[in-house]
Amino acid sequence: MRRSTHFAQFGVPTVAPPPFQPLGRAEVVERTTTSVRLRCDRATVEVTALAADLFRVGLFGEGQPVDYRSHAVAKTDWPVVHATVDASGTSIVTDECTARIALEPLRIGFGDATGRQFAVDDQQLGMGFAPLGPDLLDPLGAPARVYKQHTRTTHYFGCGERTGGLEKTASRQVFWNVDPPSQHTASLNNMYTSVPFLLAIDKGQAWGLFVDSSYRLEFDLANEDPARCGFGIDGGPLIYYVFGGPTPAKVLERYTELTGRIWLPPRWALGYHQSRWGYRTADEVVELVREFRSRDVPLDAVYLDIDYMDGYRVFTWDKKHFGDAAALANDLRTLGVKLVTIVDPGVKIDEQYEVYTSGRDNDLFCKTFHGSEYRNVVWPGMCAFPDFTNPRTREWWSDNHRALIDVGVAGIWCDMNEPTVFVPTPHTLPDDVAHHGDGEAKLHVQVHNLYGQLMARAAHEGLRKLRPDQRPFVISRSGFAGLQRWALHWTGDNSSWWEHLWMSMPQLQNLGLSGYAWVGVDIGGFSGDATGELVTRWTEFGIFQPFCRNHSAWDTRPQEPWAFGEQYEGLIRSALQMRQRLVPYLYTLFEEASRTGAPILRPLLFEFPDDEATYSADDEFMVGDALLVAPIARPGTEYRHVYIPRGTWVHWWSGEAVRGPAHVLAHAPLGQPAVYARANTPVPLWPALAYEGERAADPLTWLIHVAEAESGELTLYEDAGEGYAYQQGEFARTRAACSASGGRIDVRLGAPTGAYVADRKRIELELRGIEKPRDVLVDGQAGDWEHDGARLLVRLAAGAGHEVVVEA
Ligand code: MIG
Repeated sequence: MRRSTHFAQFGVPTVAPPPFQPLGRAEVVERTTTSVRLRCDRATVEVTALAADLFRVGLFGEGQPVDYRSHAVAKTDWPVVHATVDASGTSIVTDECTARIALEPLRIGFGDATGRQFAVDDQQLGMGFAPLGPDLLDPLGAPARVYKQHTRTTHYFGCGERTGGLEKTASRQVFWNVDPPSQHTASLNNMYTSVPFLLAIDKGQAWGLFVDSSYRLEFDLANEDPARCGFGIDGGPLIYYVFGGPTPAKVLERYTELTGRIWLPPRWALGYHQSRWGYRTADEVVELVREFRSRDVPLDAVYLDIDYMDGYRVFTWDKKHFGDAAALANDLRTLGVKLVTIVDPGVKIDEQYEVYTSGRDNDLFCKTFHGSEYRNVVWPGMCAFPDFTNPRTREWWSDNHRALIDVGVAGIWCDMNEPTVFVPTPHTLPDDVAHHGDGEAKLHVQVHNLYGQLMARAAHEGLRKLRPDQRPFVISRSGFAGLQRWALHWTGDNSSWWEHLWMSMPQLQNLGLSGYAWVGVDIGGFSGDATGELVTRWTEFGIFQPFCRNHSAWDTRPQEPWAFGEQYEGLIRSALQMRQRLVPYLYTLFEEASRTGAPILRPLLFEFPDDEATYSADDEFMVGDALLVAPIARPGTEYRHVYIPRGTWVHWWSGEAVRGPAHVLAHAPLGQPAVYARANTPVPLWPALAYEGERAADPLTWLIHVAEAESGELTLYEDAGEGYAYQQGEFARTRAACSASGGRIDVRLGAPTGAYVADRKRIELELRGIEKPRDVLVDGQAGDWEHDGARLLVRLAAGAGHEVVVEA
């Protein structure tokens, strides 16, 4: 049933694909206050305004019901938006945007009150079907496409997980989850997870487009034809959403309202995580963690790869090497470290194994087209594969996590969930495997891209149910749009190459622009042998990833922080201590992401969409809006170009202020990654303490890089870091602001607002970049302060607001 490729690219197909048939004349058959339904060429088309800046378009071919149900979409109950549909049914006008519908032929486009137009159908091709031809009888219906006009001023980003650079203009993007060969190079297209979401920027104004289909998809972004973009699916109805923006933040906020946002993680999840395939015995794991403590390298979580299981049977423990898992979890708890275990979808076929027999007896596995159990080989040998589209399967899978949770496992790592099978070579389930799902049987080809997402969902729901007082921790390799509400995503089997350190930067930025705010790549690289310099540079970058984990394959050189000798160990320790200090800032960004969908690690263009120089800033990024990071991604290199966007930015180590926009050459020797702080913006930090596990630390430091420049501010978010009391108001927000001019610095620290009271007595204000002052007044009185070098430290009492005035 393998389908033809939508957009010609490589060579000429041997059989000419049937021509695309655009829709012809349409007639309005129904109008509501927010929608228009049209009928044309035996197809039904519906255009609906869901919010002032959000429209949905559905194309339903012959025999396809008008049905928008989707595993990607989190929100379906949109309140009726204020809109006007004109009498002819050719426009839907909301308070912010307009959908225009031409009837002869049917063409749809969007715009706003400023005259800006976006996502406008190509006049010649528009929307339609690519019929399969008389010799192909296909249960999926004809592939559908929509062609939009491309204007030369438009730039494309997003598209989820990719190997290439930040900008996607003139590219072709395939969405079909695979376990790609470990050499992730630019020649790869689709990878483990699929997010058919596009962020477009045209003359500084953003809009977005999301195609909601679990079939194989393709985007042609002005590749085949420089005047057009095409969005195609292999079958089923074509449903797409258009976001009016006009800022990237607003597009992302709406897109993540539609598909969901990350949940607030347990705070320990923001720490450093160590993994390796594989730590082979419980003793080895405890030894490893002790080593972290004795070397004073921060660590919050350790991972067990497939070797902890009994013959790779999921939800079991190997009796010989992990005989007392509860004792292991307990030892780690004493050391302040969480345990995360891998879970694969393949269930070993074994009559003595309850997970298998209960799944089989309850009819929860995928079937062949002819109705027998579908089987293939993965790590455990011959396996059956849970049909996660079935809610009963997900519940059963959730419950199975008890074997891990009951002994004290804190988090679940979902791997191989594209899904990947080994025979005849690594690939995925055949197209015609049957998913009986929730009553409506589907072929694998129809739900393929959802498999990993639904597995992660089952893990997430299992943690919620089995451990209701704690926040879930789930990491998943595969997913679809909306995965962010069930799991964080890591990018799979990268390699210990400098090129992959570089690639991680655009990769994570595009994931962030695609709704995945909580992401990370394996620090140090998974495959191949790393070097001390590579792991050090990668850690200097990795501490700014939302998910900060070092992981490597069994057949590679170990890459724990001390694996390369004392010199590198010291540098890696310092970097990880910096990560530890940044936790209050990062936690604030996680809370923002959970509320607005804003990426934590974000491209410069997210903040400066009108500055086209940011579109090619692939290998630098922002963390929140206060930090700019430009990692070194070449060996033996200490200098690199950094683009500094507008505003004043202060080099973290030298204190030198740079006024952007500017191109600068940063000096970044090992141990001093090129980090710039937004001038006068207070950044909340924990103290650099010997690390004994995650906790709210005393004192809290507000670090400000002071410069004669625009003023800055930031609002810290804090709560208990675990549990759900924050949903009852047990959180606190503290606003801090700083201005500096004419030799006078004013810092205002608000009193914390909200019911959460941090267990802390002291606050420190650390101002960098100033001479010894004449006077420091705290709330009008002489303050408690000291000065050395270019650094002023002011000691304050916690719990109240303060006004600090520094006079030069
Ligand atoms: O076939 O569990 O991406 O992180 O260490 C390889 C072993 C299976 C792939 C994951 C990797 C993990 C490895 N897994």
